[in-house]
Amino acid sequence: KDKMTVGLVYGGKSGEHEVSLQTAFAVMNAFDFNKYELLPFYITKQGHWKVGQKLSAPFTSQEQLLLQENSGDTAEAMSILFSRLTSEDSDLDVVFPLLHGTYGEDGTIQGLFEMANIPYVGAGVLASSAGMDKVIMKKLFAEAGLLQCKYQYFNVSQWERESDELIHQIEQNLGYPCFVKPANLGSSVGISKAGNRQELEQAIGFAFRFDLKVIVEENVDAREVEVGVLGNELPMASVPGEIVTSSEYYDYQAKYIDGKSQMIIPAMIDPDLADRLREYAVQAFKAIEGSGLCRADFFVRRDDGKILINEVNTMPGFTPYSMYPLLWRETGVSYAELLDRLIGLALDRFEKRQKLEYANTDV
Ligand code: G1L
Repeated sequence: KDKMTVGLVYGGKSGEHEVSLQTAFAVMNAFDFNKYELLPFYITKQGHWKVGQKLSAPFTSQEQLLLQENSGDTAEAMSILFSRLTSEDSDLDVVFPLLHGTYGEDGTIQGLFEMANIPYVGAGVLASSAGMDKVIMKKLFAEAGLLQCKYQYFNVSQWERESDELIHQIEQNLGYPCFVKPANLGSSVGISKAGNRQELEQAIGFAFRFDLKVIVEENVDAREVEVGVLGNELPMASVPGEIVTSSEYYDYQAKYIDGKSQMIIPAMIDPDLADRLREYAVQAFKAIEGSGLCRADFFVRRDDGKILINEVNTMPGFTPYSMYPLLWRETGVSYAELLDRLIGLALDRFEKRQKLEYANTDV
């Protein structure tokens, strides 16, 4: 077989449905069709799967990604996905999951690929779910010795039983303003800023509508700097980029995002700070047991210059105009090359894990 077949899985039930479609369209158009053929898998908002025909050229419009006419259904999609379990030669070599887990909890779609025994791009089950839970992520960062902002978390039954005590602790330890978030980052909703006790109680009630666990973080006066990480066992870090809110900066190679924040790539920071950020980004990637890629987001505190890790994102924005691909472009890796590298990393990880299993089974 001369060309590799890459499955693109996109759409899904989450609020990111539209972003996923835009990303899939951009990814599809950047592929080198001399090397790859693409097989589109569209997950509808209702959670049904559709599978298209194998493509030797990209779609010319984004609407074609919806695969309306004569496309395969969920059963056919699953049968293609799971074909490796029943036949020697599968029609699918690797899949690109361009969406969050179908049911909101992450790691779910990765778990499906694990069971289908199919190589997939990006983080595995553990890193995907660790990267989706802010509290678990912070515990892993703490264990790795990375500095973080102050925070407090609790579940809904703790809140019901001891809200007075929790409020008191938040006021003592974090102060106002503080940020209240559902622990699960899958839902980008439910986040609010609280400036006093009344707002805090309201914000917590609101966040509990989206998760059974809530985290409250102190406000930090800081610059926001992000680093791309790419690799498996020996991950590489990109140059850092800065997110600037307001229109203080509009020169350099600043990229417009949505009218209130922009990206400055590379970040205008001293080389020493840049080196430390890159080192910490790799540490954060290793702390969550990452593979393939992640974007590590930091705060550089204004008063003392300390670097705090905010979070890592194993499924960062991924159009050619998103932070992660732009950071790599600035570092010397084009968007098309990024796709090549990610596929290579997926196959590498898969092969290594395959060998492990064979060494430990009786078959
Ligand atoms: F497959 C990768 F490379 F791991 C990957 C997967 C998903 C990179 C980026 C994303 N991002 C997205 O899917 C999304 C931001 C469009 C929606 Cl979560």
